Amino acid sequence: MIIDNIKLHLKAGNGGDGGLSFFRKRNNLIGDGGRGGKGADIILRANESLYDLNKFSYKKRFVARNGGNGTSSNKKGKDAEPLILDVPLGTSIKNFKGDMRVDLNQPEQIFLAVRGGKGGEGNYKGSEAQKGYPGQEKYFISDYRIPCDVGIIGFPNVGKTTLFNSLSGKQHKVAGYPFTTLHNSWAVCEYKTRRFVLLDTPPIRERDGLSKEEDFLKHLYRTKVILIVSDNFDKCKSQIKIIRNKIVDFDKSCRSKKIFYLLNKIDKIDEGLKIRGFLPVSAKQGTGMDILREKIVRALSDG
Ligand SMILES: Nc1nc2c(ncn2[C@@H]2O[C@H](COP(=O)(O)OP(=O)(O)OP(=O)(O)O)[C@@H](O)[C@H]2O)c(=O)[nH]1
Ligand SMILES: [Mg+2]
Repeated sequence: MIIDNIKLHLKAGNGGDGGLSFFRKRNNLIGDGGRGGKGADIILRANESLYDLNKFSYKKRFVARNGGNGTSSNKKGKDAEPLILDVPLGTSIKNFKGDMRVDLNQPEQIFLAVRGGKGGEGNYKGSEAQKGYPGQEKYFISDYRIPCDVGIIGFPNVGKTTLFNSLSGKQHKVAGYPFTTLHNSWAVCEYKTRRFVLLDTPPIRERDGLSKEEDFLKHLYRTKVILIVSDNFDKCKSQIKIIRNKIVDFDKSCRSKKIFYLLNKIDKIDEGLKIRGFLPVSAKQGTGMDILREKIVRALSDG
């Protein structure tokens, strides 16, 4: 199971203390303590080779190193190296109230989460030796949404995973009972030199209104194309209405995405069946797959 939401507690390093030291010059004591070094910042960085926040499930609090203290002969303390925490590409960072601070959606994109404290002044040239300044301490919510282009959704057992396997060449578990798929999974698909990332999802509940189990819908956030699958030749129109309402209720941005409606399992009936607005396919037998790929690739290039 992927962990996609974690609270992080970050504490940047404190600045080093200013040095307190003296040398004697003709019976006078003269201060020569150097300034303290800067405390370490904590930086969050988008990493393309991570796919979940699981590594933060045990350790959520990070404390960066303090700057070095200033020393005699006006020597500055060492600045502490920043602490870089890699998060998966596609992680949004929010403050504790839930307000978005940054969406890390570009590879290697960084966010300076907490700033290290400045070093204190040393007693060089008669100033007073100061303590280092404290580093910032903050809480963040990191919320990962899979960076995928195309999402497959639908009621239980309609053939979503079979479609996913057919388009991607994967062999994920398919079975003739509902709730076979319990977690999101994704794969890279290729068609005529175009690549797209496809997302398979757990089933949508058949009742109206959103339930906690449907939180997986947040992973549609980055998609540009959604495939709504039905296998019910009589009720496909009412089914997609429920599903459309749910995804738009969950995330208003779904309104502007390109949605294709698929009628799956047409091998079971007359393959010439036409229902207005639906693309007839048989994910199991591969019928309609190239037409679908063509539509997906065109919609992605238009977007
Ligand atoms: N005849 C026929 N059966 C299909 C087709 N696509 C899928 N099935 C069958 O439908 C059943 C469910 O397929 P899945 O791909 O597991 O369906 P799903 O929507 O992912 O199911 P959940 O993950 O439980 O929601 C399996 O028995 C598949 O073999 C199709 O095009 N034709
Ligand atoms: Mg499935």
